[in-house]
Amino acid sequence: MKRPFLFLFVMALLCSASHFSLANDGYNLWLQYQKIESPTLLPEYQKQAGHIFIPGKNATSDVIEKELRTALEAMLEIAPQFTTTPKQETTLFIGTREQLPAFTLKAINIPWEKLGTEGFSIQSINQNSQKALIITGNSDVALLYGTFEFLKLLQTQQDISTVDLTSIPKTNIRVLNHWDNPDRTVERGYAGASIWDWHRLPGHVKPQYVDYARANASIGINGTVLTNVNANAQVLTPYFLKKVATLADTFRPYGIKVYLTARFSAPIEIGGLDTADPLHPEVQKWWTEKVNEIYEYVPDFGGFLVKADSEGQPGPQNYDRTQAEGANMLAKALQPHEGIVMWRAFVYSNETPDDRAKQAYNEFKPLDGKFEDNVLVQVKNGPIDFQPREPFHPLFGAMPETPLMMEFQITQEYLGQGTHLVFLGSLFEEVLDTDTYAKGPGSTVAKVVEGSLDQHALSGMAGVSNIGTDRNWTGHLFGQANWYAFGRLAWNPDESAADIAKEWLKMTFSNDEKFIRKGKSIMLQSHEAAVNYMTPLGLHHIMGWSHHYGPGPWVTDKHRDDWTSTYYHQASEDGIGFDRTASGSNALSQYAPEVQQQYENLETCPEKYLLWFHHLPWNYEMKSGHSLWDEIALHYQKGVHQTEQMITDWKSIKTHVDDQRYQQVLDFLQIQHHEAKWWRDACLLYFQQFSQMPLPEGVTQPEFSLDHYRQYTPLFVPGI
Ligand code: BDP
Repeated sequence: MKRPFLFLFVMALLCSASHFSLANDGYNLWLQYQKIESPTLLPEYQKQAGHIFIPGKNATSDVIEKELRTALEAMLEIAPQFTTTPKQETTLFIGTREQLPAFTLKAINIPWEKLGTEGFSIQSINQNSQKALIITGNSDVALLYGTFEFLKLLQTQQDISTVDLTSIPKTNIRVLNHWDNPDRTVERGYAGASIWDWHRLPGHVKPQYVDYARANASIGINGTVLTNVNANAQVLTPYFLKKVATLADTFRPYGIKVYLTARFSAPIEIGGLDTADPLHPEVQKWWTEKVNEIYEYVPDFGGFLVKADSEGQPGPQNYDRTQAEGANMLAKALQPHEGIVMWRAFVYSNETPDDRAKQAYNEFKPLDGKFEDNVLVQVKNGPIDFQPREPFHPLFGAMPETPLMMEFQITQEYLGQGTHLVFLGSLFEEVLDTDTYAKGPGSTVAKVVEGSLDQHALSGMAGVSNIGTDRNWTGHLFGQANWYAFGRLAWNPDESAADIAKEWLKMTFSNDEKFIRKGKSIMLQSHEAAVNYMTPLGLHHIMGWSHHYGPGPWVTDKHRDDWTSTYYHQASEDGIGFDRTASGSNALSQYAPEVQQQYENLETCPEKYLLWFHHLPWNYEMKSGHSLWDEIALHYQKGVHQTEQMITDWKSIKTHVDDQRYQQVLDFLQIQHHEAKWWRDACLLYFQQFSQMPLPEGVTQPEFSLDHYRQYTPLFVPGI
């Protein structure tokens, strides 16, 4: 190499190694493992983590060792020594009850029974006048979870000298749902192509699969549904199963099981039968054999996720059978292998003229208690479809005999897709904390989902993934926070969104206090901001046709009414909003009496749900004293202001973020601000046709005419 080039090469190396490197593409997610700079914490951590006892010798303990090596070298600049027999200098012990040396067991106090198979404890003890730290649990995977927690303590710069913590997951199935198709397109995916490179599997195992498993394990996710709910039967053929087996082998050391979506008509499409009737013995036999075959490829296969009788998908209704009959057929085939069925409640009909918000309840409520024990009914958080804000789904609390699994959407189909910063921790928390009153006050959605309200052995949470081939995994850097928040809330639905935001910021960017304060403020107001500039005061489903990007309150006259905007906002000269009280669709009757009373009464209905449940005149007087029209307009304006504030806040913490990630977030915030104005102007001009009222003071006059917005059609929007 010639001299000037050598110089440049060395400079480039130095830059990439320095703390504030110019290039950080976000690939390492929240596992950044930045060097600990604190002069007090660094020596303490170095002392604690220098000599590690880890007796297990298997794929998971290898993973633990590797993670510790990577993390400690980066954070503490030490090369930790590992030993399988305790030594005098050992200060960190990682083992199950059977593996830990007797003297450590005497010093700790662990609720072994309660830990189950996945819970873990981390305790600090005094040993030979030095501190020792014990990470323990009842399984290798529990030790892995404990190790990630330990690393998090360092990443977030906690005092570990007196640590005594126990963490037990409150749900047992914590899965990502990938809406990934075999051709690598991702339905509602905004971060590139599918990470599953089916064509090159099983021959090539991308390093990204391993990092995917690491990231998920670090937040307690223990399952992945590899394929789209709009399912392709081919994924159940040996051609694909070989590929699935390779992914399962890769994920196994990280405690992650694979699941597949089962297309209900698979017996016809790939089985050569002429029916898929769940009560037909040939169909039952076909599924039993298919399931047995899958377990030959994947001995710990998790089970199936099924979308049936919804948006054109085949299902038991095709044979006049119930959802329970459909689910139970698959459940029985899976029972000998301890597999489960996650049967989606997202069922609504083209032909039923009833309010779409009511249909899942009408279909499923009568089936309570009729499902096999290994079936979970998977319910979206709200009764329509992942809108910026929805009240909780009325099925939560209404099916005490059936374990209900939460389905959140991490990918931001209706929340700015790949360009808007919207921290979904706040949305998830709002839903989980809501009281269903199913068994009196305190019967929160979280308790239903945890299974604690009705003592269910099975419980779970699913998140529709936002992951793709983009280098930073999620397109928007802050999309990573939504993946993170999902995992943390699936583990513990009672966790606070603010705490999650804080720890994510620390692990991903910096522990600096000012940075955290501003970063948190951006994140915690971002969901409300999006609701304000998209669908304030209970408005919903008014986005662009089909691709769902941007505003489309004018969408009308399509082949089904309940896919149009005019069906949902009902705007006319006399007012706006969907009447779901007794004088309207009466969807409110599906909730417990306490909820009904609260929401039907205009005095007590939270204004954030007002137009979800009520149709009101434009001059209706709001609590603020403003007319409804003014209040709507002011909310849109506020949303735009909030996006401006987010930009100002982000700029103020520039010095704490590396250039690459800083710039990407800034660019996206600017797109978001621009689009917030687009939403405001398009919606206000459209609704103004009916209200016939001027924009109140403080609301900016729209830049263009309504026609301009109506005619603007975004092209090639991803993720359709
Ligand atoms: C809607 C999406 C559609 C999904 C459907 C579902 O627009 O792409 O297939 O939900 O959840 O939100 O099945």
